[in-house]
Amino acid sequence: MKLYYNPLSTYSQKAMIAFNEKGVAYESNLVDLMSPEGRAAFEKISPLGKVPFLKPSEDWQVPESTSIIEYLEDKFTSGTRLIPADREAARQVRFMDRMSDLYYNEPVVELLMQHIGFRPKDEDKAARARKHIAMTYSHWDKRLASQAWMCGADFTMADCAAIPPMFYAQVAAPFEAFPNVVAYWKRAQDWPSYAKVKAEFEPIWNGMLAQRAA
Ligand SMILES: N[C@@H](CCC(=O)N[C@@H](CS)C(=O)NCC(=O)O)C(=O)O
Repeated sequence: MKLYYNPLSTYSQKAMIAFNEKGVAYESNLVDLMSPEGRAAFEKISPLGKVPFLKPSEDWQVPESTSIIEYLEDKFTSGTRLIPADREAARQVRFMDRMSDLYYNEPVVELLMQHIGFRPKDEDKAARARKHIAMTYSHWDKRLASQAWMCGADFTMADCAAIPPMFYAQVAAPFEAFPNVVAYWKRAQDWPSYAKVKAEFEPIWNGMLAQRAA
């Protein structure tokens, strides 16, 4: 199974956490989103040009991080069950996954890109992003007061989605005013499936920041 990804990409990290949770191996195909050549080469494989992108076989393609996790869940019984069998519990996990992607991941990336100068400053977009992030933290803080993970006692797809943007949010949209979110972030960093992903991307991220500062 070929996984096209970039270690710095939050959606790629979401899929990689899921692979680690399921204990499923993949063939790594790094996509260089920073270079026009890297993008052009990847767009021949996936015209949408978005990572992650899974190719389970030559004639089968699975774009979109959530669809990749749904695919893993359907095909592999190994490891963690990331989408519960119970339909109501599964609906809640899917809801929290959507909320994280749309109202947390996207706005955090918008603020981060503006902060590091990869996108032009746009106060309207920044204000909308901050509004959605504030809503998310307040929602999460209430949920996490009584449970370890986003949808209860078990780690699910909702956590695969929520955790990756938190790394960048430390700079772009800090959450220290929300004690249960802070505790969740500490827990996430000690969680093996995410710790493995973080060990891969953090040195690359630090190297990129050092290069830009030089
Ligand atoms: N909805 C998609 C979002 C994927 C996405 O936006 N990936 C970013 C990296 S985090 C990307 O490939 N960006 C390249 C581009 O937009 O050109 C998913 O869940 O996989």
